[in-house]
Amino acid sequence: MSRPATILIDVHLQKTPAEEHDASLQELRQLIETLRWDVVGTLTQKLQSPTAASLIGPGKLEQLSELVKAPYKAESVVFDHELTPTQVRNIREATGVGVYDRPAVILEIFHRHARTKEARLQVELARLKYLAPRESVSGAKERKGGGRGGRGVSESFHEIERREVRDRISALHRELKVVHREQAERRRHRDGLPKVAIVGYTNAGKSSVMRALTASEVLVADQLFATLDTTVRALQPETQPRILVSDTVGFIRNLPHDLVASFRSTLDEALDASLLLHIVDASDPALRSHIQVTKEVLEGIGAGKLRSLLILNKIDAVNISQKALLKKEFPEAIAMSALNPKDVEALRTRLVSLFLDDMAQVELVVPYGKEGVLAGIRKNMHVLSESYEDKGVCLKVNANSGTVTALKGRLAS
Ligand SMILES: Nc1nc2c(ncn2[C@@H]2O[C@H](COP(=O)(O)OP(=O)(O)OP(=O)(O)O)[C@@H](O)[C@H]2O)c(=O)[nH]1
Ligand SMILES: [Mg+2]
Repeated sequence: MSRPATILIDVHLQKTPAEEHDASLQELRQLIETLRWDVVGTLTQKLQSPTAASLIGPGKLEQLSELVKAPYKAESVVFDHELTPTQVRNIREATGVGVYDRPAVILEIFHRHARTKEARLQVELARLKYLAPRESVSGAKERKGGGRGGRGVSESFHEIERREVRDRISALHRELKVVHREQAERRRHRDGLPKVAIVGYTNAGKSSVMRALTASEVLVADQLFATLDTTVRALQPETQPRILVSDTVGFIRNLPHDLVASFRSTLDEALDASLLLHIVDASDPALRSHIQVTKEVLEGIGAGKLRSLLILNKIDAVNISQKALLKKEFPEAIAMSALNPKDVEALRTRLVSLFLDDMAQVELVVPYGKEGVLAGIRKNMHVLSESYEDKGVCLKVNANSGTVTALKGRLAS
């Protein structure tokens, strides 16, 4: 199958350090590769500051319009920067092809990879919020240009479109609410069980670690954002009590805000964890910025303070000298390969001892009205005693501190 041709516009703003610029552009190429588009040409411009009308200067825009035509016959142009609705419109008018910025490319990948109902709803919501202003503005313009009416007509079209988008956004919010209620219900059944959430940059090997730890069949693929949903499985072979492991959507620099907001509930699974496994691709030269981005996203969703273990994954693809450097720089981290059963076994042993060896007697008070949580505790924790007091049900349980902290979070919410 032939791949759609696209042209990459490499705008280097003066304020961006060269290293950061290169890494971001390289990553954009990977994102485009995930879409299976073919980059047939690159247009470069160094700028002191972006041009309001079209990001690149008018001369460059003209050059781009020429480039889009023969011999490439490009169907789209891709910018690494976030474009304003006006810029998208102007560039589309000048070139006559699809205009994508980095968030739009990411949204397109999410759109293609969304499988479950929740992921599909969330992606549609994010797409409407991000793309609709860009689409409808140009849509109204095109209709006006098409001669199907005067200014008044195109404006009322625009109004109708805006209202339709608003209505659809409200409908999506309603549907998502139902899905999330069901999820909260399912989560309640897992209350009191130790939970490990796998988090990290996209393509770091999160699903590979998940697969290895839980003998599950979650999707592993050498693409960005292969995983969009949260999967929860028990650590294998099973322990008593069971230790749950979750795998979820990965992070990337400049993740569109609407996308983060839409995927909040997917990420809530991480918030609920007693321990985060922060997976890093140790063989990626940009690993430090990946760690930083992951930390920032975690802070952003309120999971910045959770206990976390740094995992330098793909260590099999790192040379000896680099390995030594990493060991020095991240002395606390666990270096491993998700593909090496011995490494996976060592990680499992570490998790088991973290959760099951430091069990202690703890007292918990479950306020009245939180019967769901209470049921979860009775089902999943080793309850030593129970009494009914004014403030709620007082329980003495055998548990480790991480699990209790996570549970207290649930009781407070
Ligand atoms: N060499 C090597 N490759 C690995 C290792 N772990 C994962 N991979 C490969 O890295 C790629 C991405 O792995 P995934 O497990 O899908 O990564 P992910 O973090 O879940 O990615 P997304 O869900 O797309 O964010 C796949 O091609 C894996 O086979 C490892 O330890 N060593
Ligand atoms: Mg994955």
